[in-house]
Amino acid sequence: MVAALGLSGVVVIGLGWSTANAADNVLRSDKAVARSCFEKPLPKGAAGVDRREVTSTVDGLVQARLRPQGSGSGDWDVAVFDKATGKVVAASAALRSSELAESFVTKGQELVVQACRYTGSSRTVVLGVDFLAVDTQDAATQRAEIVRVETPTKQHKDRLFALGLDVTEKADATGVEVVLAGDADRATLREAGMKSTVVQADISAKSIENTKADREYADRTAASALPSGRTAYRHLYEYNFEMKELARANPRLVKAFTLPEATWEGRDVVGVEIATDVENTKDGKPVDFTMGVHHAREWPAGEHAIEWAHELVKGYRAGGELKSLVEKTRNIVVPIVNPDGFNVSREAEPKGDFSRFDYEMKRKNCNVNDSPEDLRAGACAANPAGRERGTDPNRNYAGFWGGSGASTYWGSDTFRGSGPFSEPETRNVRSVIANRPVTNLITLHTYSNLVLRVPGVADVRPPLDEPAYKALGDKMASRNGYTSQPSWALYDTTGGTEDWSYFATGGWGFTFEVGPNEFHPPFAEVVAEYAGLAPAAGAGKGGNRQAFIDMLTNTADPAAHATLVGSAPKGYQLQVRKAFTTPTSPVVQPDGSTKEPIQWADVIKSDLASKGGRFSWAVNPSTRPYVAGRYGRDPQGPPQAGIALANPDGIPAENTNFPGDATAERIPFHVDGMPAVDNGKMEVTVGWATPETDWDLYIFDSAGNLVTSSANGGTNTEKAVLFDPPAGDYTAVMVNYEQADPATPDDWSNLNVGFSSPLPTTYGPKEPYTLTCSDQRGNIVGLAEIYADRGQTVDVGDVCTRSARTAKERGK
Ligand code: 0X9
Ligand code: ZN
Repeated sequence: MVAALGLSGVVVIGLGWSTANAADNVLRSDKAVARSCFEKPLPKGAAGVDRREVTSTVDGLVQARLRPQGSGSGDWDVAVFDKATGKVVAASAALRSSELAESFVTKGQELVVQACRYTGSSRTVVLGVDFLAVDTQDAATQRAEIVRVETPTKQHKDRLFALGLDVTEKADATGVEVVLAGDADRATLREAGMKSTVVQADISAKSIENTKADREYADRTAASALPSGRTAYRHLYEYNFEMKELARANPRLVKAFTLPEATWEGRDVVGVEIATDVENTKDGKPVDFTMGVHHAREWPAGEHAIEWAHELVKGYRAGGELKSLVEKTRNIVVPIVNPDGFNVSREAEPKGDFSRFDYEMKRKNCNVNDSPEDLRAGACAANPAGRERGTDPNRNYAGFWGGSGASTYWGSDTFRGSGPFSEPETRNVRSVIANRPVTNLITLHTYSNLVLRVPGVADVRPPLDEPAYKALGDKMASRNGYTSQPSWALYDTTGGTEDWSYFATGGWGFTFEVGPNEFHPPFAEVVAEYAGLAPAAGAGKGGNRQAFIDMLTNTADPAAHATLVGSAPKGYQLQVRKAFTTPTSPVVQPDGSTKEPIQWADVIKSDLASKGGRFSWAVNPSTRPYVAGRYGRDPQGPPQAGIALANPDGIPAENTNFPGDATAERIPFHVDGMPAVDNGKMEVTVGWATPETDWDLYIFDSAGNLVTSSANGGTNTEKAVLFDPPAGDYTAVMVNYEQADPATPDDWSNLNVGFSSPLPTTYGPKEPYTLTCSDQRGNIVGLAEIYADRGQTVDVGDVCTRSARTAKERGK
């Protein structure tokens, strides 16, 4: 039973697993035909197909599932068509016979369910069809919008994040764009007293407009500038079908694969690997890993990932630069990391009512286990509790998990999950990175035109690799026209993909926030961002296409990772492995207190199958960046002496509306620079008598830019911090926010500007890999500890035979 917002609670079974006649549920075909199941309804009796007709008993959802019968191997797909029009309603085309086709239907709609045997030996497959009623009765009140919330200080940002609203990545020094799903969110923001302005008044209306624009674009465009020529957003089933077709058409070059874990709703997650002699995954080449759609509504992320796969195949076939890059590397592309969430968002799009927002703007996955008990039942797409259920996959990685910028609350759009890697979606990504030499990784998101690198949290400090890391990010940003910066520069986040992958493995990792201002803009914008066409910021610079090529160029460059060379007999297996624990953040509790960090245990490995003779094997540096050290700089002089700023006469009127209302006191001061002083950090502090009075502090540079601020409530001090303050004239602005007793004003005092030296670079211990060599029977015949730094080539010699002899001699 389902009892939830937006759902009637009635689940009507059609051709369900348990109710229907068993024979009815078994579909059969004596022949496999590799073709699209969803393109059109095939005639009764056509080769490779079986079908059933059903009538929807609900206004709501249809779910058609396939399961293999017995232990049969093979690949069956499924599609549901509207009987009257022959139009596809839902489909599923993963690589095995575990399929879930799900979309929206109306009561009385006559449907044809078609199962297609694509490949393999299984003549039969088991079909289940369910109908789930969905109630959209409170539709009218729920206008969804995007607003820009004024957050002139970090405290404002923290206050905003504590509200649990759907905060976007569009943020700058003084504001953050936030999605308000409906009246409840509007009330939350209003009651918190935060100022905001409307950016997008009606997301549903905009979405309907976009859909119309997309139809027109597709109608007038024969083929886009994308490698595939696509002119419209793909459905989940199109992604999966395209990947297996790419593999079928290019058997030596492309391999489609299913990631180890099915999602919460039981969907297979599909990726492709592209390399010469693609089946030989243990050939020692460096791996470039491109992913999309951790976040359900960020459709362009999936489009760019799959287009990159097409690009590689086309580029390889065409010869030239991409061919030689593909020859030197292996490429893994997982366009849709979160298929459950994506399917909800993507299938809701044509509905054109309230549910458009709540479904179409879903961000998280479909884990219901952390939701309150009465909200745990019901299909994800039936949307009990709206978009609220689920874990944010990009807060669930172990890297600094549990700290700031992630929520402990099940319903928050940044809910971190019950523990590091609690989700199948993140464990799937982990399995690729932990078992393959992924030297380079891009995780695609939307929106804000950003190329983001680690760390997600300011306190972590930049890694030792910062100069090279920044240079690579800047290079890619020169192609797509985005801003290249560390993630924390916007706001702290913890549990993000590359904060785990980079700090654990040393493989470069970047988050791209594709596009200027929408989660899934009109499709023409996807094309422009990819190909570098107007109006994209990367117009004329190569766009994301060229940024991806830069990343692949870096993957192929031995200077950017580490290399082991040596020799081993044919058929012997080499492995490098390291096992270590890394602490998460101190784990934030719902009440704001923290508990001890979790010691997260990782095992990272990489395999090489020897072809005999010399080998060259790309690996990541052996030392985890987490322990390797932090990038800083040595002081080039003393810090500037502190400055005490005098309080001007009088006291400004109360002002709760700064900077809208300019009423304040302004005190100028000067920051010196080299060669006289070297300031690594500037701290401006001020105090007053009682915490019931509230003064706020803002620091502006000579051009009038707000460079730092401090605006707490409930304290009698403020402290504003700026790293590496440029020399020049500044102004401290004191705003009288509130007086405890206006009759006897509590004026501020002790306004001081303090300076300290930069923090120098630090170096931690070196960590080795354990290198083993096993013979054809799997016996370990060689063992060594190997240290390898970035850019280094380490000769491990004759690791198998040499150590085997040693082992034998020892045995005597
Ligand atoms: O918040 C996120 O997960 C990403 N932005 S989005 O709007 N697409 O949701 C940005 C994450 C950046 N931080 C790290 N990668 N650490
Ligand atoms: Zn995202």
